[in-house]
Amino acid sequence: MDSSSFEMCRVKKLVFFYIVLQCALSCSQKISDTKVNEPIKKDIFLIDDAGFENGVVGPITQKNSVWEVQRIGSSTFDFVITRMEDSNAFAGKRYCSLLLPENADPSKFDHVTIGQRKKLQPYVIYEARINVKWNNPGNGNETAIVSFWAQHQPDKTFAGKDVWLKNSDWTIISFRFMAVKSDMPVFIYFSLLPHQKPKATEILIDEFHCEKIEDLPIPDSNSKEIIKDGDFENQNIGSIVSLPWNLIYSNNNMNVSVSGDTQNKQITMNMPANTDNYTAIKLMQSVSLQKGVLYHVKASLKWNNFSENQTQGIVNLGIYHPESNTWWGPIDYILKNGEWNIATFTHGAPFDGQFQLYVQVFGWGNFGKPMNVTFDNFSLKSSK
Ligand SMILES: [Ca+2]
Ligand SMILES: [Ca+2]
Repeated sequence: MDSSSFEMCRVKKLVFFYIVLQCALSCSQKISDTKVNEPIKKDIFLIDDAGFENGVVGPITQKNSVWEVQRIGSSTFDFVITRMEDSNAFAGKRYCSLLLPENADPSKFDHVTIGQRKKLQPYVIYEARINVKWNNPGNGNETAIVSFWAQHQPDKTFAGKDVWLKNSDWTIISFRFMAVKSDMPVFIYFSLLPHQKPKATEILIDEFHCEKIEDLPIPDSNSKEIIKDGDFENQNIGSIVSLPWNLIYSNNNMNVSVSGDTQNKQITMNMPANTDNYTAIKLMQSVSLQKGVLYHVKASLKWNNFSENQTQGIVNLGIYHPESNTWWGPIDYILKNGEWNIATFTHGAPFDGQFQLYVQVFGWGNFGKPMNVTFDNFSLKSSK
């Protein structure tokens, strides 16, 4: 497993349990998001062999296809990604089957991935779209978990989502994103993720596209600060966090306080030791963003209980768009010291409207470690 695979593996673990949490918080979460997507103005297809019609029927490999296939996790489970030809195709004659066998270990986050790397341009809105079908409901799990993401290679940030399939209907999964640098290679990939219980799971995919939706003019430079109270100076020490910031708890074991002193207020989140994988607290602010604008995001974080015994901790950081159920950003930000860290990333807004800038301290990924983290100086400005 190379380092990029490991990176993806780690991130996907986090997203997986983040989705568990989201479902716990909101059982009504929709898996279909296409209603918010505008009609496609012009189809410029970037993925080769999108319908799996070209190539040899049988196992798909890097040698016999244009696809990059990965087995991620323990690398000991049976690895089967197959080009099929029969009446199960969504379109045309052929499609692709991804199989996660029963010997894939959820605790090692064994999973399979297929995708392609493309060089994309900023100030263009792209839509990634795929048709997927859970082919063996009734395998002993109530859902099958799949994920569809674009990973920006130079800065390792992500765009996309995980989806829980509940039946054998063909489902369209899509998301929109912008590249943030010229000729920036982006890995657009689909994964079949492990479930809580190891059961053989088969997913069919067809019509795997990434399309150029819209060319946009470079916007006028306007670096006005969008985040309100980013330095928390309007908060009251000792009181609960108040607007424009919001807190979302998954349970009340977590403690949040307005910390610091009257000269410099901060927010501190405390997660006790042995917090489970379903427990998190999220601090977020809704922001109104403009389609086609690249935003520079910044936040300061300090891991107060870093020690020689716990040398790596994860804080989730990103931007979420509720209407399309899409995430962008580092998704998980790794802390490796007890100093102040300044996290930065660029977010290209593919829609006009309301997004949420969030940070989250989460049991998952921190392996029972206590996490006491202080935040300050959030900023979100348009940038060229
Ligand atoms: Ca096809
Ligand atoms: Ca402050």
